[in-house]
Amino acid sequence: PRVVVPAGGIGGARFLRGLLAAAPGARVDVIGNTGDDITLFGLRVCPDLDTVMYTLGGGIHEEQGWGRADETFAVKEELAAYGVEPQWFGLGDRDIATHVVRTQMLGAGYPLSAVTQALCARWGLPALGVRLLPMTDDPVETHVVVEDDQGRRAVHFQEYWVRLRAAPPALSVVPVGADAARPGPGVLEAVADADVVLLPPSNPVVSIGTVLAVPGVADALRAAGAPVVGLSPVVGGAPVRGMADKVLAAIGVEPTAAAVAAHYGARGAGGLLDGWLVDERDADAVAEVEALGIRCRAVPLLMRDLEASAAMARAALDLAAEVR
Ligand code: GDP
Ligand code: FO1
Ligand code: CA
Repeated sequence: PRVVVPAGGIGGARFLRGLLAAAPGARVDVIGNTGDDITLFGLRVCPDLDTVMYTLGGGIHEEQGWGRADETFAVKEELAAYGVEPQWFGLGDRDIATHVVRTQMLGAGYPLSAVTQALCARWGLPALGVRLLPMTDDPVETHVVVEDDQGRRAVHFQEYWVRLRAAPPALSVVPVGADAARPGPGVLEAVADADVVLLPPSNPVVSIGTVLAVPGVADALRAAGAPVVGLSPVVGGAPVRGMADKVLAAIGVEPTAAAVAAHYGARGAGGLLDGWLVDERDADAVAEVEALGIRCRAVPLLMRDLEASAAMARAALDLAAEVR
């Protein structure tokens, strides 16, 4: 089948690895979030694209979930010795090579989509049947409005997450530039041609929400002939990892599996979802979600290992076949 998966970083990437195991031979088009991207020391860094690329390509730092395996930090140490800021963001030596290639190609005039395709070729994604399509080639940068003892201000998402450790309350989340962004090459076509669309357990606000903020993407999903099935990133009333609870609060959504489903909405009611998977321990949410007009099942949703992730992907594909 042709599967389309809008994705952020770790939640998207680990699910995709399960999907490839569950459906060998599938053609998978990933619509990657670029709102986390940042330029540091003159280098263009795309954390979510790289997390997907390294995870599927076998280069990811498994425990950390982002960055390269077997990483060293000589460049970071040298930059710090020069007193160069920011020092709160760590670029590893191996990872830096990716950013050098990307920055050089962008500087030569290639769009991010073409650069990403070139980087993914090295990691063997085409041979896996995977295309990694940036949501847009246009600039979009997620900002978080925070308030702390230094007052109220908007900071880059990376500053909120890495420097501030998501400690100050997030008052709002803004995908700056999204209004004027156009979907990247192949994005709308992939959605229109999909047999199934899966929303992985990525962050509903700063990953999936940012992809959906690109004009045309949400409409394409609503108009797609393919069933749309999502998996909850919230298990037992909290995100499995990360700051989804903080950014959900910023948009007025409770950190529960049912509330996230309601936020995406039922396709029959102008929303996105035909189906929704919640974790077994949230089984009491099933009736609530089905009352919204979304077919819902409770299955194990913890991606402990490849087999668990593959079982989640199978459950999502099964539910998609049911609602089609
Ligand atoms: P990021 O860009 O690296 O933050 O990654 P994503 O946006 O793709 O995914 C982050 C989300 O994945 C978080 O909200 C987590 O709760 C969710 N997540 C991570 N691991 C798991 C898991 O094993 N199961 C489920 N259901 N969600 C997970
Ligand atoms: N996360 C951190 O907590 N600290 C870091 O120094 C850091 C560096 C980094 C470098 C490259 C990259 O692709 C990701 C990196 N991350 C780091 C992860 C990143 O901040 C976030 O986890 C994602 O953007 C959330 O999606
Ligand atoms: Ca992300």
